[in-house]
Amino acid sequence: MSASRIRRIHARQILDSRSRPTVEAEITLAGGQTARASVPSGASKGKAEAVELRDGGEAWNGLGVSRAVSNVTGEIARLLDGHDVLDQAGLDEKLRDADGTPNLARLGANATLAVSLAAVRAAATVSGLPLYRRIAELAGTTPTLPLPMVNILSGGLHAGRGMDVQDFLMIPVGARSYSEALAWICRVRSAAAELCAEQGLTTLLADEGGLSPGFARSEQALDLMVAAFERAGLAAGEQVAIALDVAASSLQDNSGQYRFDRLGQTYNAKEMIELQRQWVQAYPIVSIEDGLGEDDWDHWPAMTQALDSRQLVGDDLFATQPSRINRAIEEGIANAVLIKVNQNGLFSGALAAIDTARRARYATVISARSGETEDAFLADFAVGVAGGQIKIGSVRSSERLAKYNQLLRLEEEGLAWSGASMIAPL
Ligand code: 2PG
Ligand code: MG
Repeated sequence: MSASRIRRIHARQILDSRSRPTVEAEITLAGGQTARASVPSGASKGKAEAVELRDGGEAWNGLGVSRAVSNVTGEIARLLDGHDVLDQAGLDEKLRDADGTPNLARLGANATLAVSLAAVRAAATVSGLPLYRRIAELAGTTPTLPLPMVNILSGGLHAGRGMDVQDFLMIPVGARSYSEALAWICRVRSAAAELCAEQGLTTLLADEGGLSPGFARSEQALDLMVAAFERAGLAAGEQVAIALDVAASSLQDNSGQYRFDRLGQTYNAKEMIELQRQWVQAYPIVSIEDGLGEDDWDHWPAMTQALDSRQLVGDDLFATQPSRINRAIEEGIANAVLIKVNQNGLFSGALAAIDTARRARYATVISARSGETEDAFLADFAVGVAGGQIKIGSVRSSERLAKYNQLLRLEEEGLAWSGASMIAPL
């Protein structure tokens, strides 16, 4: 048997950064090498995402993943026994075919993804390649360091709905290198924490390590972002800019209206667009994610026309599904795609989503989930696919820093840095 064939697949339930169960898979090759990968999990999930298989019942509040783990150690291990990990596309296809549902609901996207990612890592190990090189080989790209988009303030489902808009992020648009970008991010993060403390606001952490001052008005959060830039000694708009993740799907009520509960206001889609147009005029905002809901296809064209000088990212809207990205391209909706590997459930599926975006000149932002593990796969992935931008969460706690620190190591390889040129419109 050649060294790169699968001899054994093992899996276990581990915990993510919200201490919820998730899947870790381990592949052992005929040559003796072992590789491991674990999967993240979101809180503000898109309806079109691949399905995470959870046990239900009482233990772990229904969130256990023992069924997904058994699917890996049973059916998937048998299916892939002897499969050559150098054939990633074939491996992913086998998983998709064996699952047999459109959204990996039977085997579980958490089961398939853990195995799919472990296979990429196993192939890198057996080929003697760094992970990002193996990924670049599969993606057919030249590795590039990504520009970070980083949570500073959080609300929505990441912070007990303490603010209506889910995330206020910064992008170090003027940074000349990844390490300079990271230094600026830390300065702004500290400045924001200082300002919160001075104003008597809580500095407790949201799920991704952002601060959650709990402002009722989004403009208060935007003002604090600008004040933090100033306190950090960085020029707003030139060196650092704001990105928003409105996560509008989680604001929608049954009638499709957008409810800002903290503010006590309800907006229709037209008013949502107008509100965001005003924010963009008043603040140095370069990127807006999910500014309308995931099913609001009727109003997304108007949103895109009103704000097309900015990056308009679809997260829940696309759910890393090529078919949804294609529909948006045809209808002239958005200009950037958030790529979350676990929304797709297979490595090759995520690559297909990136390829679909890229062919239409949509920018990509490679993103972590609000529930993460210490696995730093995402850092190598963003570099390997030349994703342009990366969204990991704040510079707090090791499940996030594992990725930021891995990017520091990769920077030593002398890879290209494209900075703000990777922000849409391209
Ligand atoms: C998002 C992500 C990451 P979640 O909405 O973009 O911030 O959140 O993983 O909860 O979907
Ligand atoms: Mg989002």
